[in-house]
Amino acid sequence: MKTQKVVTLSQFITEQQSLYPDASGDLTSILLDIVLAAKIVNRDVRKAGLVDILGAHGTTNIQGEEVKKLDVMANDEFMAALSLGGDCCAILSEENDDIVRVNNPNNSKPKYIVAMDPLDGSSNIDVNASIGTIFSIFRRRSMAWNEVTMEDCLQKGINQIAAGYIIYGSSTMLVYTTGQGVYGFTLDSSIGEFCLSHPDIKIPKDGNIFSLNEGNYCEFPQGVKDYVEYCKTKDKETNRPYSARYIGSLIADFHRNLLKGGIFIYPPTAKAPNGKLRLMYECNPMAFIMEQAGGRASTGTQRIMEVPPEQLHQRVPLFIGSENMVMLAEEMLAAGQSKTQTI
Ligand code: FDP
Repeated sequence: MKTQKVVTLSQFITEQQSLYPDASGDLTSILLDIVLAAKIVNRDVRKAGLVDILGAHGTTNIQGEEVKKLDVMANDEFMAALSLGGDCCAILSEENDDIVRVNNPNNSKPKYIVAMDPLDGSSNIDVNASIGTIFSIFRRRSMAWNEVTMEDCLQKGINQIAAGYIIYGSSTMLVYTTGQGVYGFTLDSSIGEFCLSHPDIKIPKDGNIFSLNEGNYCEFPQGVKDYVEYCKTKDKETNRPYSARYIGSLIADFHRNLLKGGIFIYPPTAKAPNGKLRLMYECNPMAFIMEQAGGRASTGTQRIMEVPPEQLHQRVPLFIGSENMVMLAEEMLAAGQSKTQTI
């Protein structure tokens, strides 16, 4: 029988750190804190239906404790793991209005800031579809002994040191990058470890899946309508029509397209000119992963990771996936804009 060496995520992260002799170990500690919280959230997510049953008769469970919604629970778990770990100086969460500053008596000068969406796609919890956690890590700009400022937090995606997501799907996976490629680890619940299952993930340059909420079609800009029509038009040479796949859970749609090739679009719409997705918690980390996997991520007119953030909860349109597909969608968006202006 052929045996394969199992590489756990903790081993992998530690080995990666040893490539940088001057590393303080703070980034490794933050990643390990995230891994711990992910395991706890995974346990909670796997009990989703049961939690609903326990909470069905009121807002308290059998111990008299408040039954929290899973996204609040996930936020609490990640906040606790990161602040108790004490290796970051601030946490930005989609669930919190403002910056949460971390005081650590043991590490007086933590330099990293973590931005996260603790449970993305949470409207899918009740129907048992895949959901996930997204995180992004970057360095503060100001001196470590001062209080973290808004300028420290509002940084472009190109400044990310690491980014990743955990998908709670048919299995639970953690996919991440530190700028040296993209690596995926699957949770083996029997040993409680994430094990390397997808080394050096690369997205195909072309794909045949398009993912967007076509229900909003009448609200799309002309160029996006044209791109959707292109995807649905029969053409032997380019293998069209493409397949439409949309779960409505960013991580699940992203993960499928990353592995198979495809494009995910959350476009600007007449009602929401900046789209729906958040720059700091969703678009920047996914863009970093996508670019590291050889794909492309843009707002339709600008590289996502070069958008200067103005607010913590800022939204931007997102076109992300196989490079050639995203480039064509951008071209059609621009052509649609000039068509509309001429009319
Ligand atoms: P959700 O509202 O369920 O949390 O950003 C949130 C998000 O899901 C993404 O995960 C998902 O891709 C998108 O919203 C779905 O939005 P629509 O329902 O408008 O398609």
